[in-house]
Amino acid sequence: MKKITLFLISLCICFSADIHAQGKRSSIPLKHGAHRIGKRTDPEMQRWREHGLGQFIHWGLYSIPGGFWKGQYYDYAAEQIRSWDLVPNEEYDNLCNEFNPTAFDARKWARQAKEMGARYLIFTTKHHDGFCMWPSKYTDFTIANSPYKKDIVKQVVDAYNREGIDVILYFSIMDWHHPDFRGSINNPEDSLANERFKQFTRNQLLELVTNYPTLKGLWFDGTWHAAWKQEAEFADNLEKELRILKPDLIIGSRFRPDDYGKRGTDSNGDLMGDYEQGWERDLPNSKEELYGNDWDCVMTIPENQWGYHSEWKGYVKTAYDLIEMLVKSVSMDGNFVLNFGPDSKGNIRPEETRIAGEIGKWMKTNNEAIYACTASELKPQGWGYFTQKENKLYLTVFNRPINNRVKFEVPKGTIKIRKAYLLADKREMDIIDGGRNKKDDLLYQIAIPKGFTPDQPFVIVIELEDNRNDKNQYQQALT
Ligand code: H76
Repeated sequence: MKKITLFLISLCICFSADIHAQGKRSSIPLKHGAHRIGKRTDPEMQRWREHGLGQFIHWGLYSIPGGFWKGQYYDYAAEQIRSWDLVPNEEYDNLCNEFNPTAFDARKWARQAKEMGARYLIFTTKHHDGFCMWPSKYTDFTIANSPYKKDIVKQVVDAYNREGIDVILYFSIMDWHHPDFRGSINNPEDSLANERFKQFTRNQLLELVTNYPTLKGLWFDGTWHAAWKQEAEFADNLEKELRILKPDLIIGSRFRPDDYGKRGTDSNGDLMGDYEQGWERDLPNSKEELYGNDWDCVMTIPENQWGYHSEWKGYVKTAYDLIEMLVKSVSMDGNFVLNFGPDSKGNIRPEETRIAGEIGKWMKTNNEAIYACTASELKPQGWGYFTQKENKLYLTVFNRPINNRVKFEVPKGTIKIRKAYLLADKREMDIIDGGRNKKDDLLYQIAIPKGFTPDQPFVIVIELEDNRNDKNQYQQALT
């Protein structure tokens, strides 16, 4: 019962709207609130902002049961099976003695990610179950004590970096295995345990940043329990310490609570961290929901499975769905991160491989509309999404109009169009001047050549005459 409650609480809190709330500003004095208003403007953050597409990998002991315990189907996310009533903790923890991914080849994964077009990876070093995929000095519950023995985090970091892919390490503060972990503090003994646990957390994080110096950032999870929400000062100091070790480290909004235990955005409505981390299996509908922050969306292919679940139930997204989410994210200045859950032997499942291939095929032709692109000032239309880079506007068409005309409106006195062409084959396209509307916006239609019938969404490039938007993106980041 306790376990189920913990799980449900985590779900509710994790997905509650509270982490997006950033509407009204107030000015409550805070010691541990946001330390910066607005976006970071340094080159590392700019690099992150330009990635467009990322890959998430959830891999750990949970890939062995793969969503089944003694033949029973676990209906929730497979990586959380340890919290199921049916699963005795000790039996789960003994999976450490079985973890032996003989098919694991980090370079193969990295090549596949590169082919898909991913520019960064978020990799689980330790999920809520507490099992460490690196040989941490601070616990025995690590890969070093599995039959496999070798450092998985190192292999992943090295292989992805070799392919030019940046790595961000996922770390769960919540640790169901550690004897000192407390979800809440109810007596002096809990307090003492919690102090020890905080040191353990600090040690592990300093260890990760030191061991893997090429990492670009940390992606925190499992920070919604009552005990952590009281640790504003500790978390703030720890974040500072980590940034001393690596000044340009990228840390999302899911790490620190503020003085009042508020997460994500502080009690004044300001984002804590370098980017908004609240978009989990969820996309904003419009830029208004983003308050000008950097953000990324992390998405699963099936409904809600991050770690390997041998039987996906429910709707499984197609490459088409995911490409649309990717373009939509970039059209609102975000990155899109697609999750993979390899099996216990280290194989990426065939469904994921197929999808990675399809996305990669699309990216090969169209990545110009993704990498280093930003939102456009033009109003979205029903046919798809605008993205923009320097003097080019990209129109990615998902819903091809039946009259083969893609229309849009340009506010008077803003951009001037030089020409339009299909990104796929550079074929120039006719631009039909549609006059003006009531608000004096200029109306345009671009004619899609009749014989052009791609089986994937396609991109129209509009070259602009005047380089009004050719300020570099640092400039935009300053706004
Ligand atoms: C709830 C929750 C966790 N956050 C996602 C990124 C998965 O790791 C899931 O287990």
